[in-house]
Amino acid sequence: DKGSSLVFLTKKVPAVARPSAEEPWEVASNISYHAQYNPHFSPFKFDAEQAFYATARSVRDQLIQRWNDTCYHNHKNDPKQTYYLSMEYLQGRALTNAIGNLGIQGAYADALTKLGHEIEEIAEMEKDAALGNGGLGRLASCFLDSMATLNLPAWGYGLRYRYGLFKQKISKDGQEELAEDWLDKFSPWELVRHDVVFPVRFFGHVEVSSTGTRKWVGGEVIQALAYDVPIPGYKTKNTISLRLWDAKTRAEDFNLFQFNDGQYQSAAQLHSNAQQICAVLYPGDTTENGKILRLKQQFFLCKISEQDIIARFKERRDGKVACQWSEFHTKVAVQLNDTHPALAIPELMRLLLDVEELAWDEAWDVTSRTIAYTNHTVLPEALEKWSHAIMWKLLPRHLEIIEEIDKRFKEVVRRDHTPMESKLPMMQILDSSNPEKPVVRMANLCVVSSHIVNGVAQLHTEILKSELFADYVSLWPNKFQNKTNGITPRRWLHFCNQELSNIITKWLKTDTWITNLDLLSGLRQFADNDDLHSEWASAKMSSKNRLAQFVFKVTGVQIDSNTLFDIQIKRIHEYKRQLLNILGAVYRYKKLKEMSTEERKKETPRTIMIGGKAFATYTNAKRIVKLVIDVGSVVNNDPDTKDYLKVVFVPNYNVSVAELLIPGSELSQHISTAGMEASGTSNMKFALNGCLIIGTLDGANVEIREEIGADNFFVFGATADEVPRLRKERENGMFKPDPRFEEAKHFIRSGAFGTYDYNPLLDSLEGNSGYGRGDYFLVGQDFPSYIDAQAEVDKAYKNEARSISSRSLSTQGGGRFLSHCTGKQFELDIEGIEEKFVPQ
Ligand code: 4GP
Repeated sequence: DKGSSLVFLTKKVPAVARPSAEEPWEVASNISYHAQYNPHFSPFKFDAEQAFYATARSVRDQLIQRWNDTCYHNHKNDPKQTYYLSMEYLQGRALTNAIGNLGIQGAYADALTKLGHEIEEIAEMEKDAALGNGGLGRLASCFLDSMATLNLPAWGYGLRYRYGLFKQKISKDGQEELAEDWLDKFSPWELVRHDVVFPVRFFGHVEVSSTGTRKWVGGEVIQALAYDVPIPGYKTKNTISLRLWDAKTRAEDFNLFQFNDGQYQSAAQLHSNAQQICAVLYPGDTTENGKILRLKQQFFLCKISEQDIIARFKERRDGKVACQWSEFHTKVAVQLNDTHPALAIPELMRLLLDVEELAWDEAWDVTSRTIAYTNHTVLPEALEKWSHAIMWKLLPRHLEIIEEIDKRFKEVVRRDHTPMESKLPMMQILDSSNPEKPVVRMANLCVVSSHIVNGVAQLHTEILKSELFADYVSLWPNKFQNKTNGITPRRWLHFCNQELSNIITKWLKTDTWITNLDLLSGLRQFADNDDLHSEWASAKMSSKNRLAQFVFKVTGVQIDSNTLFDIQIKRIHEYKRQLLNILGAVYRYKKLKEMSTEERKKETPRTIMIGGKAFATYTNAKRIVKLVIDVGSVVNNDPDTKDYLKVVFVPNYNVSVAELLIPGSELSQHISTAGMEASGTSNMKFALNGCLIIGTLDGANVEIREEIGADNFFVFGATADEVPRLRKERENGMFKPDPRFEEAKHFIRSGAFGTYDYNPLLDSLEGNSGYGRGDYFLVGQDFPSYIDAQAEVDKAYKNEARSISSRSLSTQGGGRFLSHCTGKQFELDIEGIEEKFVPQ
């Protein structure tokens, strides 16, 4: 029973605590120690799951040491520190990343073998920490890795959701959402900080003293408790913190009298209110209760994070802060990840005004110099607006402060920028255009209050400057800056595609590209080298085989690694146009059906994989998922075509699924309506793994195309500046659909893929305008050029299948897409944030 019993294990490998173990036998001994003395499981087993938890705990020992040293070093040296405030972190799994960054893979692999397990099998046992929804959350996680690696004094703050982003179950009926269970057992990485607890108030009212000072009192008070997740840098000691807050109550909040009286619910009312706060990521907000809960979550994050930041600021000067608030922004930078943490602005003002008793101007100066804001989307529905009434109820003092900020902003415009006065209705923070239902515009609050506002790709920043925030640009031309997103090449190539990583290191004769992607341009000199191409092709084939096995395991569909692997993975959204992809697949299928057997043999066989989650209440997105599934079940089983086309919906897309899909990709689709995808980051990950791209000139695609070369980027579709005109023309009935587009839609309507009612989905692509009609995302407009671009892909793949995936890498630099680079840019812009090496 090797590897199956703890009793057996401890006889063989003595259980001894060795937190800084380096040798395999020491590591094994430390794992054995954690298995025995951190017993969460029966002593009669030591299966893969138990081995995972014990292994993770032993790695955490090492992280804690580094983390303590980093905290101590920063405490002593008091550098300026960046704080990243984000409602989302899509961390994924941590084990492989941690031992990889610490450079102890070898020791752990050997140690686990001694204990009867394989490291890969153990790593698979870890649940993804999916505390995020999409790009913005994954970007936050990439930044943490990069900031740690860059030796920056930085921390992330977020919420410890009990259930992360839902688990997606796929059946013939489409998507079903199940509660995600990353904390079902426990997270082996976090450190519960019983010493870091802060009270948070909700509701209540503002009390005005005889001297006119204002204080927020009454309401409901809930406690926040910190959980620290250590984030190690790559090949450096710097280990930063992701501090996740959870809500709890005190013993005195439990009404024992009521409980003994049988009133169980009211006795524990506050406890239950507290539990709701961190229960789920993005609770539904169609009801008033839902809206209040979301606003509570946002405030909870901002309030305690800032209180914690201020406590640290004071602590580092031994509690003496009198007259030093002017130094605050030289020690603290707060970066808002979109508008979700915008309440950090009025809360910092409140702390400075009401608690620290600063005058307005001084408090405003400190706040606006400290806070910077990143915009991640121009979609109108994602630009948060909070009802004045709800805010008044939940956060009365904050609403007062926001109103004062707004009033003063308008005064400044009227006084110093008189020509802009007519624009005030759009620029002001409070929007009372509907006097019955005034709202607070959070993006306006962020722009007015931050010293820097950034977009996440060149094109997106241009759009912010020329459209969304154009009016503000004339007030503050230097406030708006571009910071193109980036990714960490550790997780997204070095760890997830080890075979390719080794090839790159071998040819470049160094592994320093892992922290400096510019060095990849060194591969260009081997662009014609057949040996490189064949090593590359063989690495790609292993990744494709691994992916094919995974796809079979999760869907039961057998896919052939000799076909072109074509992948689109991202949240399901009409602007991302998975619908264009699947209509293209339908068209391809129809054409294949019409061909003779001989003609089909000349075609490039393809496997189309689509993965992503549709928000639970987004009906059209769910219909798209259902269509992909239905098309797949017909196409994959059609004896005429199944060797030439497969369509697979990959269920429950998350970070670890992406780590399998991306290395196995040969073509990836980034086909949003131009002007609508702020940046995209999976496009960077695919390009880094030697994958061709088909895409529109949108978001970071534009910069990626410059980087990997037009030959490797199959571009199609309308450009961002054409889109408004095309939409207008459509509204005026001037759009003439391409017959191929009509053919694809008719084929679906004819029932070729079953009896489900696809009319509402297809109707949204027709007509000139109107709710859910008028093809707002221009699928019909771009369809013909998309089909043509796909035909080019087929041709290129047929001609040079072997070298297709290596040709892109041998022409790329890629350095600008390191999340490092964005981190570096933040560092340069945030005056005073510097590299601080934690001594060994
Ligand atoms: C996403 C954008 O949609 C994506 O283009 C971008 O790459 C990513 O942020 C990171 O900047 N936005 C969101 C969101 O995730 O929730 O708005």
